[in-house]
Amino acid sequence: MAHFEEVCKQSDLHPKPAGLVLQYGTAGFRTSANKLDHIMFRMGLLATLRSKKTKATIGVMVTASHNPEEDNGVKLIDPMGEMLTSSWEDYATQLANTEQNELLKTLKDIIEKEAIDMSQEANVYVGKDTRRSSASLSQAVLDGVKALGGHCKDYGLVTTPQLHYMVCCQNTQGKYGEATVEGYYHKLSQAFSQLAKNASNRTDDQKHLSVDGANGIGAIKVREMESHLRKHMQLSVFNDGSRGKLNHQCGADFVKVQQKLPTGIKINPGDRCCSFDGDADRIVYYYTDSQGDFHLLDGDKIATLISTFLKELLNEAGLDLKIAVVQTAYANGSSTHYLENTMKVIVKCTKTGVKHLHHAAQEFDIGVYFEANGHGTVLFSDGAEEKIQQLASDTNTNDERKKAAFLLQNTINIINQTVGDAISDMLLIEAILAIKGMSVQHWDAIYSDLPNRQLKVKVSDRRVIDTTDAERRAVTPAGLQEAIDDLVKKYEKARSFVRPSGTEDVVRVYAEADTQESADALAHEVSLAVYGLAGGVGDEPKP
Ligand code: G16
Repeated sequence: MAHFEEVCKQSDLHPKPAGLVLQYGTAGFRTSANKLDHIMFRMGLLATLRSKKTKATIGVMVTASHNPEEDNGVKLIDPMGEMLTSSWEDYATQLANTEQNELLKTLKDIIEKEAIDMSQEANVYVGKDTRRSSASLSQAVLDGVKALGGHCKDYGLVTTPQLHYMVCCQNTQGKYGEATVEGYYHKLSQAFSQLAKNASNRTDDQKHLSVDGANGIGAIKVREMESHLRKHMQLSVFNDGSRGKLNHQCGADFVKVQQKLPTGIKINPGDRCCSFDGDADRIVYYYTDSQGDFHLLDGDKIATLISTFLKELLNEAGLDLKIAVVQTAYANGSSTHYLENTMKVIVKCTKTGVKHLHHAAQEFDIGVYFEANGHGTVLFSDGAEEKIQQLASDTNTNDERKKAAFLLQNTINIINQTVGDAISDMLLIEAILAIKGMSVQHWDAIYSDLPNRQLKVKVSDRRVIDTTDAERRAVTPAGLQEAIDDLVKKYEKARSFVRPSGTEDVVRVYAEADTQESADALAHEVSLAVYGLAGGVGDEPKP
């Protein structure tokens, strides 16, 4: 009872603006920071209930990831470090939108429906990114947890994947690792050193990587980790937050969508570079050639590099494990073609959002999942991990098989299996390139991307667009899919789809075709169709 009184009292300090309605999106709630105080308090309450229900530690990360500095958001983390289970997303939306005087009733409804034992202890881990608004918003989360009598541990400034990692470490009683930032650095850097030892001698240039930190938390964390990596890697960190604005003309989303270099980075032709996003859960690589042309290696190329490496190791180890790659509709057609026809791996397509990819990847012994935007990781089933460990410790195994098993073991350790992690992915990619003696240009040449373009269209209500077939076809509004089909027919090797974003108030348009001109023209024509048929607002999209 006392807790409910406290909830009422505290809730008055975090009031909901009457009439404001927000939806739990692709990765939690996300909008202008000034609309989020009550959401954060209420997500503190929800995380406490979820902890009581699961009898495990739950995470709450305050971040708006790739969105502009003015926005903020919140991601909830389930016991194994994965995204909040979808059945609880509805509770999150209910709690977020219930008016002030109804809050207690909504809370009690959830407790009743889920039969939550309120005497059960609750533990919530909280982290935040570097946005100005994140300090007060994470305090609102802590207030919510405390109001319901939960215990909290405030990790302060951490990357999103670091918080996911902490939650998993805690709930596996340390089996996954130590639930500290130092423990994370130690585990990943140890595995990186073990892998990098297998590389032949490399020059300082070959060990060098330029990192665009998006002026966010990733820059701070990669700097903290640098001393652990020095022997095998030399880092230059740009956009470290000392001057520029978060995600502004930099970071993984900017580089991927604009297909150009971020501002604030100084590189020479051929230099290997990567960009993180605002909370360091995405990474893309790139370089410029001697002509000054920009070359992007996105999530699809990363998935290809990693799955090729793993497949080769499985062959060398003589292990018969089923490996698959999970992508979304944004995956470049060339990547899917290469994976299916040349590499002969199973490819699955899911809706956008790591929660969907993660679940699909869990169906295989080894599931490599990456969104084209650079968000991804690799999942190993318990059975696969066991077979690899057994082989690595088998005294009768020959040297080649043992070496492959040892590399697989360290690959497992370097990967943050809870969620896409820019730092962990970067270390794995650097290790693979080093072991294979591969330059970024060689990696890029594995296959050629089909030219593509992504655009955004503003409409009065993006929910008028409903999709099916893993977001590849629009069901509503009437006539939109037919219009897209007609436009696509005009171009060679063309494909296009539209979907409402779950993190920004826009409709996203994707198009690919045989030439950049065609991809650009198709994307523009489809944008016009969206604008005309789905209630476009503001100026008509320009070519
Ligand atoms: C989040 C999700 C990603 C998704 C991205 C864009 O990333 O975790 O899975 O691809 O949003 O989603 P949408 O197209 O629906 O806006 P992040 O890095 O922004 O948290």
